[in-house]
Amino acid sequence: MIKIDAIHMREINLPLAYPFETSFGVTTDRRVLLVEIESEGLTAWGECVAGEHPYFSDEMIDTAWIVTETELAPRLLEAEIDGGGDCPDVFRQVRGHRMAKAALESAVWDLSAQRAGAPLGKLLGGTQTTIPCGVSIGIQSSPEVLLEKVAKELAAGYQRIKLKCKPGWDSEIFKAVRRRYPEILLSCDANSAYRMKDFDHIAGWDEFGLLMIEQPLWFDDFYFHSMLQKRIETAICLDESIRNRRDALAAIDMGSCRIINIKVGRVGGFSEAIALHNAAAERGVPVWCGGMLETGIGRAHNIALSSLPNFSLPGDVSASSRYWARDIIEPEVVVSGSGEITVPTGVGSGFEVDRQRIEALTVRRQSLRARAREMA
Ligand code: OSB
Ligand code: MG
Repeated sequence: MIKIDAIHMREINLPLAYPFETSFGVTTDRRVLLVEIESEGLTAWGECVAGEHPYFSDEMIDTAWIVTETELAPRLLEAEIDGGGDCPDVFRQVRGHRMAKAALESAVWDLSAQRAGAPLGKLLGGTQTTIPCGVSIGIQSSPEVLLEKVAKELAAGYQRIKLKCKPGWDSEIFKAVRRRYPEILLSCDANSAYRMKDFDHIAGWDEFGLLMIEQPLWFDDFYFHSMLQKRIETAICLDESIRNRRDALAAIDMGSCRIINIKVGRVGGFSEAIALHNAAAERGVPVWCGGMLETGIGRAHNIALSSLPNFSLPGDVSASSRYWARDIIEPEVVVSGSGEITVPTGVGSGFEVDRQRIEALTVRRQSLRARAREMA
């Protein structure tokens, strides 16, 4: 049994090294909810990937904060758990709020790995020693600026380039990048920017040989994606629509996608992410690990998850320096010249949290403690 003594919540504020623009908006500064679990002398961290606004999903940092403080953390402090796998049951009464749940569950898995003296990746079922990395490149001020960014990331070794797109920033951009780089793994992510009237337009992208088109239609849709998938040769990859393993089964069965992006926060924690990964593997559907502009804490957890065997396509997990002037973990996440991250073999996440730096960035905090337990 794991005895949790306290759960500390904090919000840190830190600017992105480069603004990140998607079809739903621009992010320049991050407000990040971190949770820290104190248990019998050990400390484990989790990061909530909810954004500053409810634009990617219906969660945002402020909803995650209140749900963690008033519902999730109190339940976890009272619960009798043996590991992260017990968290979904502890949180089951609370509907939705998956990013908030995932942050706490991640911290519990991290704690279990520390208790076992094992690397987190191993505990999750990871088998890969390195993970292939790609980058997600935001919408830029001009095609020329974009081409420079692509050149820089390819020179750094990244194995796949994903272009954020939206109406007006799509075909011409794909054409320009393909003209210069006919052979690279290239994909795009629309974050739900298109509708049924755009089907012919999207079908026109088949000529660019994209590896996949990520979430072209509504954020909560399977059915119209299945119609679109029948009309195009390029594989659709779902991100926003997939909330859990059952969604993945429905999407695969309906032919809504041929590839799935797994984000721990979006699916509510490592337990669900592993279940989804396994279900996709059994059906021959490749998955890859998405990113949510994480700090090092969430990034380290993404690396551990990406070591599972069916994470066979390059993910959006890339070097710390692409996001932060200075990260909040040590060492920072680095990517090799061949576009790979080495999965840490040390205990826990394999990274040290820079507590001093986190303190300096903290703007809000709250601690919840376990009620004194009765002596057995
Ligand atoms: O759709 O994958 C997405 C960032 C924020 C919200 C949604 C998405 C993204 C990214 C960036 O694509 C991935 C990353 O580099 O962390
Ligand atoms: Mg996406």
